[in-house]
Amino acid sequence: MLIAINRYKLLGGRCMLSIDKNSFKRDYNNKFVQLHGKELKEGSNQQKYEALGSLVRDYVISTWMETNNKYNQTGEKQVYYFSMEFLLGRLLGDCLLNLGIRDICKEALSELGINLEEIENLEHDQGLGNGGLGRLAACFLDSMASLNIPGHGCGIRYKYGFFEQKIVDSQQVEASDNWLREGNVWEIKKQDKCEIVKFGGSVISGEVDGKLTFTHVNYEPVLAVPYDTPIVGYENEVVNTLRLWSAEPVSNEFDFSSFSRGDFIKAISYKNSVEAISLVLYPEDSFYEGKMLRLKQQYFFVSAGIQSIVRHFKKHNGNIAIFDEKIAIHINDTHPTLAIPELMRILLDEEGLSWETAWRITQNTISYTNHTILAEALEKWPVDMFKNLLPRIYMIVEEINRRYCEELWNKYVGQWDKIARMAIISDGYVKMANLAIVGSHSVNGVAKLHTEILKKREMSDFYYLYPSKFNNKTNGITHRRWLLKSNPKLTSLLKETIGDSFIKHPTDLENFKNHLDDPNVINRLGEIKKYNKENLAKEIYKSNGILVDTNSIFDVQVKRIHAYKRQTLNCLRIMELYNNLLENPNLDIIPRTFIFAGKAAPGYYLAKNIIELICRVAKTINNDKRVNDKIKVVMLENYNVSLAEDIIPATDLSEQISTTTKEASGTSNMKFMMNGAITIATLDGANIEIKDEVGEDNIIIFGLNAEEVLNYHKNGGYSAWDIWNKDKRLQRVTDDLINGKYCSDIDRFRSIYENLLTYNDEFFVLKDFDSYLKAQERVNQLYIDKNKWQKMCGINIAHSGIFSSDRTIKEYATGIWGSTVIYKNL
Ligand code: 26Q
Repeated sequence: MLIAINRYKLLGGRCMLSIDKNSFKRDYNNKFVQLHGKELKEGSNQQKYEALGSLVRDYVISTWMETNNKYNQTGEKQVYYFSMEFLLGRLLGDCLLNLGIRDICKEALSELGINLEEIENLEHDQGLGNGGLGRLAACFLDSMASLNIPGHGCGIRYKYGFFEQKIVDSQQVEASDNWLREGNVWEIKKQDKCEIVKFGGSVISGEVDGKLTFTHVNYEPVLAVPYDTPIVGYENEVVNTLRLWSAEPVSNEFDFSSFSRGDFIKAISYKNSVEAISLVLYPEDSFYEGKMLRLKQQYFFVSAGIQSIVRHFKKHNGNIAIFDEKIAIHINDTHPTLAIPELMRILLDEEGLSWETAWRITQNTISYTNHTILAEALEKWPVDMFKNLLPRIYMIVEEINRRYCEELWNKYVGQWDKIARMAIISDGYVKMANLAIVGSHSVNGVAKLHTEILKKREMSDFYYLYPSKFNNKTNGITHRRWLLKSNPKLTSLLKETIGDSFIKHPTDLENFKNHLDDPNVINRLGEIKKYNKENLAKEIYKSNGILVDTNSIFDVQVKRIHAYKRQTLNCLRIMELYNNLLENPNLDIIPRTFIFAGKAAPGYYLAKNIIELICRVAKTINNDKRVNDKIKVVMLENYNVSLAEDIIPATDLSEQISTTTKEASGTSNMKFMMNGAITIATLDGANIEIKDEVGEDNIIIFGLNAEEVLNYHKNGGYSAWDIWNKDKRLQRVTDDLINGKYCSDIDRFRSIYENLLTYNDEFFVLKDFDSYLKAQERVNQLYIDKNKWQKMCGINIAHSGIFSSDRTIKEYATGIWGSTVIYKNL
């Protein structure tokens, strides 16, 4: 079957894929028969989804090819976003929206007796990321394509994504995420674009015509096979590429001659060790462990990516001396830092450039984003492991370090401690953040406070050495997925009131403020929220069997479970409220539904214990007839992008309560605000910038500020017991952790108890408890006046445009990548 090459058409100023309903129906029917060899009416929903995905991908192909041709012809600067993680979620809805054919598709399918939403839900989430960092990469891809920026992703095609979480007996149980089981209609395997990545072995140096040469010998070769996924821009005829690499043995044929020679085991173990490289995503997001396999993963995708970029560049441009004028490579945290020595290796060993030229090109090409200040997340690799696995790369890092330390010795005469701190190789480790800073031209944090902390504290030595490298790029989220796609009812209201210019210019959402004195608009906002809450309530009933009251405040904390994010603080105040209700059954409170979701790293005992506490508190409260019409607690399992799309539009209160200074930015805070939730927050990460946008009256702030936290860190003086001694409520709720109230095994939550008291409460939960309870009281006061509350929600929506990742990406493009952006149709 030949699918007609679809052109885009301009309709009412919109640039959409040109397809009418009847052709769509015909194409879809044909596609289904071709794919499954049977009639549509006999197909399962899964098969219907596959046919639809496959058809939409076919529609995209010609524009994808045209976009690539255009990039090759015009020679525009290409941006490559290197990331260990891309948390895309589902793609079908995104594609339909961005192609502008969602309505036609929905109607056509409905005439064929198919419900679009129903089959959309059968797509498996592409969950190749842990959380914020991976989702940010996905939002950035969407924004680059939608802003006509030639920007592509480069990463790993993990066979198993982030684990699936089940809650069994109140505990997290991990199951593998076999996301490719039913195939993946979005990717195209590019067998002819494979690269070889070399591990181990040794390096022989020699001399040819007076020039040093380096030959890598006895290495283990790994075949890197690229799978390309189209990234469709919003109604603009641009389709960029996400290229994910999969590891395969160099020869796929099983080597039976080895078998006869008795090397069977060796052959199998080679195959297994190669396939292990792209087998599974590491599920830790804030704790570094020096695992060799992780280092292998990093070099694997970075080497394959850089080799393919250089190959492509040479084919279309030729002159390697202007590589940095035509290519920008961005590294998402330190995980792809090996891009620096790998690019050096290619420029030196394969292109024959001098060290000075190669270094200039490399620094100009690479830029780096830092996403965390948690010391335990900083990557460093033992020298021996590094050297054995990547002998040539190690030599290059050593030389980078030697030249750089020479600079430091001249500048900081006799300051050995400082030099040791700043060196790339020291104390037997290769320090990746140091390498990333030295080898790049730009280092950015992800929110204003975070960048200031990097400059003035965590990376101050480097800031004083290279002040002009440091800059801030506050994170953002794509409003296409997080508003247009996930909240169609709110989108309609916005279009009706302020027109649709906000779709291309999200800051135009500000015009919504002019409508917030209109009682009809305020009413509509309330109705939309109610509708979304009812949808979520159905999901909650389906998954947890809990009936929740949609008139109650939906109070939501969904994110990775981590001590610094302080789900414990949230849980303790629920326990306190429960105590109050038991003491005073007639207490007149606004009913609340407390909703949690999130995964703990499998080896993070405390985080798993927090999940168990939430679940046990939920069970106790939900089964207690004395209170359960007033409060309910829900822990939803397996938090992922799709679940977030259901939860966020249904939220009244967004909990952003991390210990100040610890959350680099946060991005769900932005998604909630864009969907009209009120934020209760500490002045951490991007919460500060949200407050600056909406004003103090439209956000609820509590807790220690950055200065106070930093001061405690620097000078000490914090005593958890002192606070405990003075606060009866705290005594009661912490006792409840160990007195059998929530679990007959009284030692069950001892680790939480001890973290709070014996180990002096590293994250200031006790310190912020009182202020948090008062802030929650303010929430109640505000919610009483429903109209006022809805108006606040409207103000939050109106100010959320600045947090579109389109704004962020424009800042990266002009401030870091030097993209020559043509904002066509914008
Ligand atoms: C490192 C070494 C070994 C194994 C794993 C890792 C690893 C993996 C993932 C370390 C960190 C991550 C992810 C970090 C992350 O998601 N950080 C979040 O990034 C968001 C986007 O910038 C911010 O909004 C969040 O504040 C930040 O926590």
